[in-house]
Amino acid sequence: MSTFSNPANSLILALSKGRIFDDTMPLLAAAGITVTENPETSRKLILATNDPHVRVIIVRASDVPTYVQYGAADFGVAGKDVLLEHGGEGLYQPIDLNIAKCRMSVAVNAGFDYDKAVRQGARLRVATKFVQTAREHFAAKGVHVDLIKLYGSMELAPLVGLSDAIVDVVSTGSTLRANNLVEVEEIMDISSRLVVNQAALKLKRERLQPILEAFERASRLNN
Ligand code: PRT
Ligand code: MG
Repeated sequence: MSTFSNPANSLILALSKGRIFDDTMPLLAAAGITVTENPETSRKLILATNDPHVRVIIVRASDVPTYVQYGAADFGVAGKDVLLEHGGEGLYQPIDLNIAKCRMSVAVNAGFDYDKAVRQGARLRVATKFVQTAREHFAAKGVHVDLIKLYGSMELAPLVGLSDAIVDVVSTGSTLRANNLVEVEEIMDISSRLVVNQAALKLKRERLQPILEAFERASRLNN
């Protein structure tokens, strides 16, 4: 099936545009690989590199694990937030790249007394893209929640009364502040991981291994 587009002697790396692409470039450079096209200006979804055996595909951040799981890409870079929702099936996760760092948090309207609502055992409406992570977090706390699945702009939900709280990733916190929301609980630290297709790891070891080693060395500098 995918043997034509992804032959045994070549490698395909799945990345999303933006911060993951940008932060992965120095790691690729450490492996001697340069992407020769710019995803921000090109409409191409398959990008060439200086190495004829290595290509980069551009996919949505949350689709990276799926492409790698099915072997359409041999390896990829995805946030821990995305990997927890995907479940990690079929993926080997050898390296924390320490890039695209942020945290997963609970946030509410500035006027909402979250601690009191939790103490009183209120049932909370929580809007999020990260339903698995949110479900586990509130279950562990013993808080009853109705989860509302969204695909983006979670910050809007409490403002218009869709939910009492959101679970979202936060980096600077300026989006929360701009919308009069406050972070009331930090669930976990997030960074992006290298994910490798389990079959590719065995069948393409010779080509993959030097790249994985270069990523490992270079990512230590991000600590
Ligand atoms: O954008 P798209 O819907 O395609 O998908 P995505 O948002 O999942 O992708 P992308 O490329 O934005 O993020 C890729 C990965 O980067 C995520 O999976 C996270 O692991 C990581 N990351 C790091 C972040 C942020 N920092 C971050 N700040 N992902 C999203 N954000 C959002 C945040 O939720 C807020 O809405 O960026 C906005 C600005 O954040 P503040 O706190 O700096 O204001
Ligand atoms: Mg985004």
